[in-house]
Amino acid sequence: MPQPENVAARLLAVNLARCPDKAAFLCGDDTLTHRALAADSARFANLLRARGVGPGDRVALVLPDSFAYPKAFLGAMLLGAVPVPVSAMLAPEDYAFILADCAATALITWEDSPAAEGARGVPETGVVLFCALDGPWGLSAHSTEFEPVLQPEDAPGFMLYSSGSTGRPKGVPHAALDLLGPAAPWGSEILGVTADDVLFSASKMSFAYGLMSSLTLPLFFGATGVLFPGKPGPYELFEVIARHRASLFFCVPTLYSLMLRAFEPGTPDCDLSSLRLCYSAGEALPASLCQEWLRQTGVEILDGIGSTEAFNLFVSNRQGRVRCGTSGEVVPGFEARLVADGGEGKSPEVPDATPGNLLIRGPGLCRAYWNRPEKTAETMLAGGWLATGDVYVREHGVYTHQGRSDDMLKVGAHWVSPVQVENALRQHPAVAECAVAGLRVEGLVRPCAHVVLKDPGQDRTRLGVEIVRLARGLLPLYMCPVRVEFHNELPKTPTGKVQRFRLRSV
Ligand code: 3UK
Repeated sequence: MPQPENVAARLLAVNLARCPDKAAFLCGDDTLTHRALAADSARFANLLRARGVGPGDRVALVLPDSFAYPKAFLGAMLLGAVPVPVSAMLAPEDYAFILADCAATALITWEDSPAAEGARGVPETGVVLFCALDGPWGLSAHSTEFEPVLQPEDAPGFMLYSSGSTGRPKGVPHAALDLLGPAAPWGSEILGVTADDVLFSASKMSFAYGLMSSLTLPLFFGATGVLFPGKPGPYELFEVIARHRASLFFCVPTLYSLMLRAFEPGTPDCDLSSLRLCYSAGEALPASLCQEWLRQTGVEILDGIGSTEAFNLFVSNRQGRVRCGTSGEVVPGFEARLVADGGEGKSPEVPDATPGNLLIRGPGLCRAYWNRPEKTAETMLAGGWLATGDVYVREHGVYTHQGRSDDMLKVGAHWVSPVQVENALRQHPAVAECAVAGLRVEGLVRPCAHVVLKDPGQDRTRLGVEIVRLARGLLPLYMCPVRVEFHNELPKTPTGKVQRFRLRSV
């Protein structure tokens, strides 16, 4: 029977013992040592307790990535409260929904943030703490001594909101120990993280991918995390990597694509010489981008799939044997099944090379959504299987993403993977981004291409014809788009995923 413990206290104590004066985090010109992090996290726990927050209470965090983030997250955990990271880029009404949904006792944010505005409509959020990002926000008045609250292993330790490709956000509670799940084997075997690494994630800590790469990995390995408070564009990302000599970079495909377009090899502004490895997740990394990045920068990108529910990466590429255009192989410790219908853990597996719904099983999975029994029943299946909602094809143990199950098109009698069509369309040199969604033509579903051009000034009529002609040379006729629509940008979630459902008209 595992002993109750406090995971945040363990993480902080390990680093206090092994590397107290080393930088835990870097942000701009500032450094936060492990010693200062431990002291301020304890102060933060005392501050919350003084304001009446207790074990089990939900503490919403709406903050830019900054030193305040790990202090508030770990401080809440020391107290046995449940930190709930929420994106800092939502509208007031989204915050009102989430604060009410998780019945947050406290909200930690900055003065006049949209979250503070949202909280005014949710009076139950009794404690609203404003923390000036670089100031002391009253922490110095509190003691650095705090006796961590021990928690049973199955108590909720932190909760994330899944951005969800459709519908309203769902609370995804995790046990405190799940926070450490991504350290091994993903961090250790797949990324080979050591104390010498400097990790930088373009994805924010409010997103599971950002939380694991900016908080779990640096703290677990006694390495250093780089935090960037704003919404980074390609030039800021190059600048931050060069300035802090980042060795591991975590990003999403959209931003890799923008970076590649801005990349000028050999210039000091684009100095990537410190990087030993890049990682991509959030949506499928197109094969062309994967190959072109390696060709131009000399650094591999490993694509891998994770989810908020898994709080881990469960299928991933490996260093030295990247298969561009695929998510790679199952991460050790996880099991995967591809089934014809997603509803049942017991349904038979599809053969190799046949699309199926991906179910996974392994440590650290969320067992139930917060107050959403029907969604729980659809997703968390008997036998410990989790329905990811993704369609994959497996060949020789390598998994290739075909799209979300609700993005798949049934054209005539055939299933069409939007991803497969998009990969073909991207081979046209004028195409920067594209998404394929269903269009109803005379009552029937047909693929429609939605395209963002590299140069928006080009002749669209001519390009539309060329793009369709290209598709016809590469794909069976039923997969070819019947129309090409041009956009200035594609609809995306705050975490950077294309929302194909917003483009469909079926
Ligand atoms: C999609 C991918 C293809 C897929 C996440 C890394 O994205 C994360 O979590 P979310 O809960 O979304 C999960 C869904 O996103 N997806 C993610 N990665 C890939 N599709 N290739 C990929 N490499 O639909 C999945 O079901 O927002 C990513 C780590 C932690 C995460 N939470």
